[in-house]
Amino acid sequence: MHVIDLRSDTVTHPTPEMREAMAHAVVGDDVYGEDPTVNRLEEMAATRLGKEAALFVVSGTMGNLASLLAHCGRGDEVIMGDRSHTFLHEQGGLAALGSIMPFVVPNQHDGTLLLGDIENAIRGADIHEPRTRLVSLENTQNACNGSPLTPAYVASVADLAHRYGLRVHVDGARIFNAAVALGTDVKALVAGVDSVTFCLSKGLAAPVGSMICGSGSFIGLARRARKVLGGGMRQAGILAAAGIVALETMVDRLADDHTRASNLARGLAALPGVSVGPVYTNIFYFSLDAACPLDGAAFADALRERGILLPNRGPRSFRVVTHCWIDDEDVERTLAAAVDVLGLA
Ligand code: TLP
Repeated sequence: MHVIDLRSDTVTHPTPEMREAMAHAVVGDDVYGEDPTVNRLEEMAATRLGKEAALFVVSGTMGNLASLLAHCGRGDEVIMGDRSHTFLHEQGGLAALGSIMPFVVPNQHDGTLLLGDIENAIRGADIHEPRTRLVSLENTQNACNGSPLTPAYVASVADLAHRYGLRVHVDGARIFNAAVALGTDVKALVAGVDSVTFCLSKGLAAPVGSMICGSGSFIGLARRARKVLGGGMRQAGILAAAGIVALETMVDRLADDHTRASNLARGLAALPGVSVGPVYTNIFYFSLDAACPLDGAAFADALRERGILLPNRGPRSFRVVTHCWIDDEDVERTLAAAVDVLGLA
């Protein structure tokens, strides 16, 4: 049976074109800066994001951590959202490995941080207080319904931060989803910020890797941070080759993932006992009402028996992620399975 995997866009495998490019990649030792394929991917990423330089790293987690290590010193503070991936899902690496403090402010439903909250969180010159160095945003904001932050909002945060002498980092794991959803060039989403990471291995379907983009001097520091984290890869062009194909072929089609997420959400919302959150990109959340005869675990088990992977995240709640492996037929099959499992047939 064909399995419909709605757990994450990280489950996508490399496309045949990526495997072909990987097999024939020209490689060298990237720690010496001698891998031509990695160098090409880094140039492409920097140009695409409108930044001076870029760095290929193993994962989004490493991209965010290396960026924070490059921006901050021991005891420095980073303002970030309480629903941000860096705060919730990266093992507190900034504190564990970087002695950097998170100062969390509430993410609003649309993923934004209120400018007033950011401004109130900025420390003064008092000797008792840590130094604020950085504001970190996430775009799209995974845990806030995959919502995209607009260019105008990002620019307003950058203006505020720069006025106080702070830097701005964007965890843009899914920044191309944001750009496609907003119909804007990705450059506009990061124009005023100092660094951005984006992932090749989520909706863009490369097997491994993320990029950090920023100024030449910042990328020099991030390169040092990557090395101390054990992320200095050697003939990494094998992986970078897939990343190049990802950037060349997988960005525009993200719109299809967004349409399918909308269609699936609309179908689920029509079922009694199911409450569905807003859909902006390829991620949405839904929950089963208390009156629903099944709890989340039983619903997930029943779907799994029908070849659909969608584990519950809370007692009755779910996250759905569409990607290039989910087609229209999979959306229909998932809806039919939900109808069946909920006894609505
Ligand atoms: N997110 C994964 C899980 O870790 C939750 C997922 O399935 O969504 N930033 C954001 C916004 C992310 O969503 C993720 C991964 C990361 C960073 C980390 O990327 P990786 O997994 O490459 O370290």
